[in-house]
Amino acid sequence: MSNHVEQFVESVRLRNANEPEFIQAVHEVVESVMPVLEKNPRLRHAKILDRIVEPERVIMFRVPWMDDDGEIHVNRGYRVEFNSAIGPYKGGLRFHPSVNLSILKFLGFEQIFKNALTTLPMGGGKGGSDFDAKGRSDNEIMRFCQSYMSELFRHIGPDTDVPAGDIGVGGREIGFLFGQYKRLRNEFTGVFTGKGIGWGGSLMRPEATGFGVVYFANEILKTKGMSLAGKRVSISGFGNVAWGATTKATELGAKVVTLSGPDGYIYDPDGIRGEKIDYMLELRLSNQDIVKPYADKYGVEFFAGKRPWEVPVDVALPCATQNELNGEDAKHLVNNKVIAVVEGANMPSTPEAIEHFKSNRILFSPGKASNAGGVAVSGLEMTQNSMRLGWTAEEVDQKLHMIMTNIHETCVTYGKASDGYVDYVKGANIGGFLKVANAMMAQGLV
Ligand code: NDP
Ligand code: 2IT
Repeated sequence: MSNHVEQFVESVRLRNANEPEFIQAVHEVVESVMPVLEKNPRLRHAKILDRIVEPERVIMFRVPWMDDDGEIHVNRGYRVEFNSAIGPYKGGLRFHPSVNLSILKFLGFEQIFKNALTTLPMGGGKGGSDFDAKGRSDNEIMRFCQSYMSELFRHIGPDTDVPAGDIGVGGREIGFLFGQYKRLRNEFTGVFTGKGIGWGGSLMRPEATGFGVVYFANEILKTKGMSLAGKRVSISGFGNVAWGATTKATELGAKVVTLSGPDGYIYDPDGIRGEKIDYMLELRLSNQDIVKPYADKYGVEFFAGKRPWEVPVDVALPCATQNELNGEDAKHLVNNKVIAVVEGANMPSTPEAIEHFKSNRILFSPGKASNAGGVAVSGLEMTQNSMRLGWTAEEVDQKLHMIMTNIHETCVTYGKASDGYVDYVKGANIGGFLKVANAMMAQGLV
């Protein structure tokens, strides 16, 4: 690591104490873009890097709500409006007990570059709450969403900040949030993406992230003259992204053999297909936070407290959460001859894992490139809302496919090494950074 990288990251660490996930995300980007800055005095003098690591605005608020027994709870709500150089702030909301400022800043920071890579006009943001939906009734979830929106509504808008889903926020929660926004503003606008199909949503948004991950994985494999057909695939998580990835990978002839939850992982050697994929949706809506019922229902093995990376596969798609694949896990995958690791979640691989993949010349794609399909279709939902017209599923899917192929090309353009190996981390970081940095340069010191 160059001295400049070290010094810069240290200065960010000092200003942002106790924010390890944010520092991890900053470190990765700074390592990729420092050589670009070293060759570009204009960007350096404009202090683009210092400005880009500082959110434009952070909103933090109290979210009081009452449970079904009349007991009062207080959660913390956030929205990090990170960067609006290329469009309105755009990014999901995460409801999970682990949520804190560090996690939302890392997610908002990643979102800036991811959104730039999609080529659509979207800035970067992220929000959420430490709300725990586990065991909660739908009414409790609704009351929480209404309370959260009773503060957030004054900070967002279709041309200002457009939230969407993330962990713990799916179609149900977006419905409750959107309903409360509409009630408070007396406006029906495209302020949210991931809306229901009958009320302004885009076809294919639920599938988009997972489908995009699989399209990207196929592009990566294509560089080696391969495809997903006939490949064994391990997937972690069992939520929205894992579901979309399992659906599309299976459709393309791959065999998905694992899913995981915070309780452990299931191994299904016959492949997760047909009604088993539909069952994933039931699991996600049960508010129980466990994947074990899959093993009980389909009579397959369940490995309590373990992660799926010990299973020999050709392609691994981590689709659960940050730092869920560490250096040891990476060694298992490499020893078992994995060909490609394509991130569906945001920052699921630790820096040690990424280093191990890269030094073994494993094809590795960071989430900000390979999971950008979700926010890309969110951008397409915004376009449809502005036009007050809807596209067919085929039209959206075709655009999604094209966007993922473009992102792959951008990564190759900026990430190809002299030996032909593509460093997708470097390619994605430089490609995304340059677009945002150029816009910031054009807009003066704001
Ligand atoms: P969901 O809430 O639908 O699912 C998240 C999944 O991860 C659930 O199965 C969840 O279980 C599981 N999970 C949570 N913590 C752990 C853990 N410690 N170990 C194993 N599994 C865990 O969220 P999404 O599918 O939407 O999000 C998954 C990832 O993809 C996140 O990193 C998110 O930021 C990212 N992402 C999402 C996009 C989207 O459009 N939704 C777009 C791009 C990225 P449980 O809910 O029971 O805790
Ligand atoms: O991490 C992500 O890109 C998302 N959760 C989707 C964001 C969005 O605005 O669709």
